[in-house]
Amino acid sequence: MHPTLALSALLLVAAAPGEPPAGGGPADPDVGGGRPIFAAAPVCPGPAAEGEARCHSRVRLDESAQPFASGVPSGYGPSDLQGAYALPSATAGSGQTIAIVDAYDDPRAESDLAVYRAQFGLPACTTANGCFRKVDQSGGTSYPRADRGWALEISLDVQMASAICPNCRILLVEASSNSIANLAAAVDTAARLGANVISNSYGAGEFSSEPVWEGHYDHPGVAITVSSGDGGYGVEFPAASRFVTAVGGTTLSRAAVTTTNPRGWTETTWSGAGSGCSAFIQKPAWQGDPGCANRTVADVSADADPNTGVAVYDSFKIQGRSGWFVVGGTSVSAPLIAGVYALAGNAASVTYGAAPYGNPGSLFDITAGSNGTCSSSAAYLCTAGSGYDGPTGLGAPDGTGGF
Ligand SMILES: [Ca+2]
Repeated sequence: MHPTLALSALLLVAAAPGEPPAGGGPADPDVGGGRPIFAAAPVCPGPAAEGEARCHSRVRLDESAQPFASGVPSGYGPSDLQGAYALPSATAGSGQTIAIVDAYDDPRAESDLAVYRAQFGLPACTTANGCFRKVDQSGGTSYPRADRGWALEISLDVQMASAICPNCRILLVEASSNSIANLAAAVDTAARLGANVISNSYGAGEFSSEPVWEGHYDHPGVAITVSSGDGGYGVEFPAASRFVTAVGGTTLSRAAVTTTNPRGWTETTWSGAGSGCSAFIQKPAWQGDPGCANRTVADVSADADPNTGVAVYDSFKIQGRSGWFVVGGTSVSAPLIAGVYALAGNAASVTYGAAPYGNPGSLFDITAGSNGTCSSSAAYLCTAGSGYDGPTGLGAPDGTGGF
């Protein structure tokens, strides 16, 4: 990505009709009774050309339509997310490796991760102690050129994996470019180097030759998560692959703990999450939804709304800003679910994305919200309801039992 393109993308989106005004920087989403709406912009430029992927993160903007950055974190941190999803993060995950596949190099990935983990009291994860490893798409150390947008994406991904599974090792695989060909090669490398779980926070609009590339996401014994997209109703690849867990998006808000809401959180559909019926990929055996003869996206979901975004530390400046950002997009939920797979530790025995379908009671069903307009004969493809729906799949994690 060229820096000028990134700036254009940010300004274009910030000024788009209908985009809510900047809200004066992050605030507690529940202050004042109503949830304030902040402007956010895609971190990667787009739409990408056919066969090229765009990262699925959106960064919160300030009053001047620039990425909001602060000296202190203000989005959700590890304890928030672990609590909301009832995760055994303190005790599980040892011996598991989460691979993060992204495009281009983040030269600050390890040092920014160190700041994040120190801030939140997580154990250090470094090259020196064997927890962190960064490789190029061939498994070597000839890293690609740096890119500031994808670098924020990389910071988000490695920090989310850390937030959910602090005891896991992290393998960052940097593809040479944002082409599906290079990203797919990076996935093969992640599997070859022993990853138990592989997280992918990117996608491309569906294209007719995508079944050719699907084989690179077919790694039995490895759980592979892919973000469903940030553009609302519609299907992207590789989320459409039968061999992955497609991760949709939600809006996750704090609520009072009551007898009717013992969880203390509410969760609804994020309007930006991708979903729908694949044009080119056949239906996996474990999907039985009636309105799509092919593969339906998504399978599960988790927080992705920039308005209920997560704290990310990035010192490799984007638009001249560095520090703590607030980031959303299904780029949050994909590594989050990857972390849950690692905590469950069952990747060697689960069949692709089938596990949640056999354990829907271990997920929080999302029943409200929509991500766009779709056929009334298959409204669940774009509208949440009781049980399976497109934007949120079977729901969000309630512990690790669904994985
Ligand atoms: Ca549902």
